[in-house]
Amino acid sequence: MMIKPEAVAAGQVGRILAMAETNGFTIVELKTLRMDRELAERFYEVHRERPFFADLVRYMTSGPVVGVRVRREDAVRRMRELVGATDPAEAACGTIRFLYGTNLSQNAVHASDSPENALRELDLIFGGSIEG
Ligand code: 3AN
Repeated sequence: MMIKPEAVAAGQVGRILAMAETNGFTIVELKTLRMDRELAERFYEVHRERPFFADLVRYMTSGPVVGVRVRREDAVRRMRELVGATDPAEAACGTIRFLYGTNLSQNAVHASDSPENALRELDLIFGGSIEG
């Protein structure tokens, strides 16, 4: 998971991490960083051809983000459930995006959409894997 710039700026990091812990995720590693353009472009590689790509990269590099490595069985599916729909206006009540998202672009957090992408994204943000 990654906590996006507007949620970091709004001081919602602690509340979002608490929601992850309350819902059974173990926080394994945390990193606050300011993504540069190259990293943001690689992170969102799959969206390169989409019309919103340039805005997405500009937004993701606009301020610090927090990378969050979590552990839980079936973590990818369960985290996406907890995060809610991409558009906060459509996110189920009680999800992270329902509570903290602003709009379709500024939707508080990113959550990996497959185990393969989770590994790729974790490697981009944290570099390598950790034991345990
Ligand atoms: P999710 O983050 O729910 O997996 P994706 O992967 O479809 O959603 O989109 C990646 C990010 O791109 C979203 N978190 C959102 O910030 C942005 N995004 C997706 N669709 C749009 C759109 N139509 N207009 C603007 N931004 C979008």
